[in-house]
Amino acid sequence: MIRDTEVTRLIVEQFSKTFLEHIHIDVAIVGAGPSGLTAARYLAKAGKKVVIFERKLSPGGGMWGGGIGYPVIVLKQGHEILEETGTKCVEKDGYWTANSIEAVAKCVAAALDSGAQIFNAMSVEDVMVRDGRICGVVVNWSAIMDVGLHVDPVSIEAKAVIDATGHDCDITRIVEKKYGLNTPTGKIEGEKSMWADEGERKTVEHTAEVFPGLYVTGMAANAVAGAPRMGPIFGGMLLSGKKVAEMVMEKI
Ligand code: 48H
Repeated sequence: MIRDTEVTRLIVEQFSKTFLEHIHIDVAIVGAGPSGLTAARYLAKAGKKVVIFERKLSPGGGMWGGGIGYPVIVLKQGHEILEETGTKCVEKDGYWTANSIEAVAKCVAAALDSGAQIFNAMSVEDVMVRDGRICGVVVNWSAIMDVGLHVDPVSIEAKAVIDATGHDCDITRIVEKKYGLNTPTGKIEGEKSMWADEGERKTVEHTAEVFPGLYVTGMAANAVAGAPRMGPIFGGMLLSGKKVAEMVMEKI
């Protein structure tokens, strides 16, 4: 016989246990798009305690839809990073293509299998700062934020925080507003118009620590640096995720 309240107890007990095991972590990654998922996989594989906080119910970010809703992504570089997850990449004329749904599913599975934790439907709405250094994130349920309820958030301590929030660069925007950034101009330059080659290159180049303890990756790095967008080509996102993981590993 199934006892309904036993289902309730198991859900509440299991989630509370997992959440409490992750209030002191090595790396908090905000956003489960391709760059965040890749960073999580490499960091967790290296033995770091990693959590991705994802605002939406489904991890995957902007990779689900491929280009114009056709579920295909294109790569010019970095296909080996995707292949490590088990995603099939097909070479044609110096480019690689992959099924975007397979790519998301396998990037998520690979991050989890490496030991990363994903908390979905949870938004990061602020950071923790001590002695001029980011040392954690402040989180709330996305549903609470979407409805606009006046419910206070809770804190998670982390040795490093990675902003993988894509075009909006949400976390860097918060830090820019409250403290300014450690970038050449101290501010977010804003994403420029489409130029795939330049956008791919600059995204990786500008993957960086933009404030002590805060790193940017993927489209967030691109937007902070004022680089062109690149459309549905994803190698730069993967290479940026790998690069930020290596940068963080050197520091913590
Ligand atoms: C929790 C949050 C918050 C928050 C946002 O957009 P993404 O896929 O990001 P990337 O950088 O890994 O990949 C970008 C790529 O998908 C893309 O858009 C490209 C290549 N565009 C080119 C072009 O020309 O348009 O994922 C970001 C994730 C999303 O899932 C958000 O829901 C999540 O971050 N997120 N999660 N707290 N405050 N803000």
